[in-house]
Amino acid sequence: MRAVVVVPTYNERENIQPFLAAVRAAVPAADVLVVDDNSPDGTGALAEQTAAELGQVKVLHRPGKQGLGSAYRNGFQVALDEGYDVVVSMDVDFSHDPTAIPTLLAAVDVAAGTDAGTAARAGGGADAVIGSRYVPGGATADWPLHRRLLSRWGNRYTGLVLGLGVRDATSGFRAYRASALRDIDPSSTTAEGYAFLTELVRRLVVKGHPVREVPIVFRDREFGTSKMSSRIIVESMLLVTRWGITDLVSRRRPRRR
Ligand SMILES: Nc1nc2c(ncn2[C@@H]2O[C@H](COP(=O)(O)OP(=O)(O)O)[C@@H](O)[C@H]2O)c(=O)[nH]1
Ligand SMILES: [Mg+2]
Repeated sequence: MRAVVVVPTYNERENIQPFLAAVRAAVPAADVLVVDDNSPDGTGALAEQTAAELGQVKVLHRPGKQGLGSAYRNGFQVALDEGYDVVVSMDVDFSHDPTAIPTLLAAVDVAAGTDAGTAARAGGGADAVIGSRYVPGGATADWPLHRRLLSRWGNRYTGLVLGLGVRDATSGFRAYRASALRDIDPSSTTAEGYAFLTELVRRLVVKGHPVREVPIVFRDREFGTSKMSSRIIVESMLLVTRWGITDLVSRRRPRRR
């Protein structure tokens, strides 16, 4: 199973080197694709330097800050074009613990010749695995109250309106089977911010791909600052509402698990 970890970065100078080292230690066989938006703090150059030292790391340099959704669209397309079997996504800031990557990979791993549906019913591989803060065993440790409330209630609203059968639709810590990712064509998504993550889950569920959640403990970042903005919060609320109305009008709720 060839796996790649796609990690968007913007002004993450303090995090990039320890992150790449931690990923290498956790999953020595996995490649890493850093998607940097010409970070003014020099994260891109530091990533290149670390890549030269470690090997198995590529850096995609984009001309300027274009948002999380755009960075993932770009990175996922490169990962699919390069023929990886599994694509992992995560933040560089250690909110997503690199030592949990093997657990996510194990949940999408399927014995050769077993189709995903059969494997999922047997408790084996899923098409996508979400590192989830809102299933038993999951948690948000030391996050400020306003971020906890926003994330928790945002996900409750998403669950109510879209009925995806997923508790944490906005977690960026995931592993996708490449065939499923290809099937939902991430490059044709439109969301700019973290709504991109909900957009992908919605497409997976609509197309009947088994999505599983495994608990993670999400930690607040120690270094650098969050790029979350009121604009992308509003975008997420508006998009979820619009998708909900679309489903209602078409009377076609996505299939539940
Ligand atoms: N390339 C790129 N990466 C981004 C952008 N915005 C955020 N990121 C990265 O995406 C990840 C999540 O962003 P973060 O600020 O940690 O969001 P939070 O966890 O919701 O507070 C981090 O690794 C960021 O460096 C962007 O516009 N472009
Ligand atoms: Mg973060």
